[in-house]
Amino acid sequence: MNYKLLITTVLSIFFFSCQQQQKATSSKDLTVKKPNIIFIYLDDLGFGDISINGAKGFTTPNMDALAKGGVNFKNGYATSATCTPSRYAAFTGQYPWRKNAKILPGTAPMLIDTTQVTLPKMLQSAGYETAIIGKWHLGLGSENKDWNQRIYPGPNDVGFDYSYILAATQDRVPTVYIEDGNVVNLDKNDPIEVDYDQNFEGQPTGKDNPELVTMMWHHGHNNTIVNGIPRIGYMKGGKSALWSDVDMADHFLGKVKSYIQTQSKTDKPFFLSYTMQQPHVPRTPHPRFVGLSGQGPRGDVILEADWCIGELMKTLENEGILENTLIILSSDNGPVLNDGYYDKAVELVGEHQPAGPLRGGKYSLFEAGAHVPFITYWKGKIEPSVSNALVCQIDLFSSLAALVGSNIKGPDSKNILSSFLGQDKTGRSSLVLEATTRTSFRKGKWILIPSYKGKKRNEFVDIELGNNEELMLFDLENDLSQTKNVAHQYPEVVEELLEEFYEIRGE
Ligand code: NG6
Ligand code: CA
Repeated sequence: MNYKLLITTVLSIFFFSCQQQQKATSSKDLTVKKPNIIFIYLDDLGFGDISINGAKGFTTPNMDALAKGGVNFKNGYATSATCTPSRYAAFTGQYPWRKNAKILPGTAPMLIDTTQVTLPKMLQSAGYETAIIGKWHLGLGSENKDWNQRIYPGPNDVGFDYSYILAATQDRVPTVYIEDGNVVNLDKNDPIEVDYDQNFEGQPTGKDNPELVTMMWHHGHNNTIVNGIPRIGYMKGGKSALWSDVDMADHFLGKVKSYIQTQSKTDKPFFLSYTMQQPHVPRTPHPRFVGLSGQGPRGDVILEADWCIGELMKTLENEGILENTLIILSSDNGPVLNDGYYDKAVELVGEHQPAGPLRGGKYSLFEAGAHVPFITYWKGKIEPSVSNALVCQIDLFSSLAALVGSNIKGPDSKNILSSFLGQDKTGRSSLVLEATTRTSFRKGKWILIPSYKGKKRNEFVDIELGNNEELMLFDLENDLSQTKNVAHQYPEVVEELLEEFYEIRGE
C-alpha cells in the first residue's frame, strides 16, 4: 500500500470528523443557550381546569401532553388573583403592588414605563426576536389617546418587536385588534371613540336595550353592545374594525402560526407570548366547540384553547423547531364561574372543580386566586416530572436571563432556572401574593394572610375573598384546602413570616 496515500487518508478522515464534531458542538451550544421561548398565558384558567390536574367531565389532551412530557408544577403561582397585576409582574419581574397595579379599564394609559427593564427587552438584548399575540391588559398610550392614530406607548415600546393584541379584555371596549400600535381594519371615515364614564348619544346599551343582546349580563357588562354582547365601557364607530368573538381563537392562532413559520426560517431565536383570551368572559367558543364539554361555554372554550395549543405544537413540529423550543404554560389568575354574564357556567359545572382542591377563586387571597396551572416543556431537554418547587411567573425574567446568558434581572424576580428545568425541587423560598391590592405571604409550606376588613364573600361571583377579622395561617403541606387557621398554634411562625413580609413590602 502506498504509505503516503494512507497518511493522507487517515489525516483527512481525522480533520473531517473534527469538523463534523465542531459543527455538532456549535449547533448544540446554540440549542442549549438560545432556544425559542413560548409563553402560553391563559386567562382565568383554574388549577383544576386541566385533566391532568383533576378536571372532571372533559379532557384537555394537549395541555396534558405538555404536563406529562415536561414539569407539572404543583406549587406554581401568578403573583396575583387578577389579570393586570399578574401580567405586569410576569413581564417586568417587579411585584405589581409596588406599582399599585389593578384591573385596568380599556382606556387606561400604559402601565409599564418605557424606561423600565422588561422580560422581552432583556431577551431582545440577548439576540431574540420578540412578540406578543393575544390579550394585553396593561394599558396603552396616554390617558386621552386617539384610537385612530398610532397608539404610543404600547407593547412595541417595552420590548416586543411585534404585537397583535386586544387592548384590555374580551368584555371591555374597544372590541378591536391592534397591530403594532394601529387598530386593524380601521376606516378613517368611521373613527373610534371610547369612554368609560359616559355613553355616546343614541348608542344602545345592555342596560337600556336588553332586547338587543344575545348574551345577557348578570352584573356589570351592561354598556355598549357589540356582536350582541354587552360590554364594559362605551364605544362608538370603528365598525369595519370590530372583531368577531367566535373567531377570536382562530384569529390569534392564525397570527401565532404565521409568526412561528416566519421566525423559524431566520437565524434568530424568538420569544413569543401567546396570551390566550380563554376562559375569560364573555365565553364565545367557535361553533366547532359548542357543546363539546357538556359544561356550556366555559368548558367549551377550555377545549377550544386546548385545541389551539395542539395546533401550536403541530406548527412547531412541522417547522422542525420543537426540540429547540422551551414552552411555558400558565394562567394569569384562578377560576371564576359567573364573572358577569348568564352563560350557564354555574349550572353546568357538575362534579368539575375548576380550582381543584384549592379554596377561593379569582379575586381571592385564598389559594385558588393565584395558585394556577404551571408547566414547562422542552422536548429532549426537560425530563418529565411533577414538581413541588415554589415557582412564580415573576421569576421567568431572571430565570430566562440565566438561560440565555444575560445579566439583566427583574427587581423582584429570582433566578430559579433549575426549578423551571425540573432539576431543583425547591424553587424560591418565599413569595408575596396579591389579590385586589391586598397581599399575603407564602414561605415554605406556610401561607400567612393578614387580617383585612371587607366582605368575606363576593356575592356576585360567589367567591370567598380571604378577608377575615383575624390573621390567618395555613399549613399548605397538610391542609392544601385551607380548612384550618393555625395562627394560634404557631405564634413563632406568624412572627417570623410577618417580619419577612413587612421587610419585602418595605413597611
Ligand atoms: C371585573 C369584571 C370581570 C372581569 C374582571 C377582569 C365586572 C362586574 N367584573 O371588574 O368580568 O372583566 O374585571 O378580569 O365588571 S381579569 O381577568 O382581566 O382580571
Ligand atoms: Ca384573568
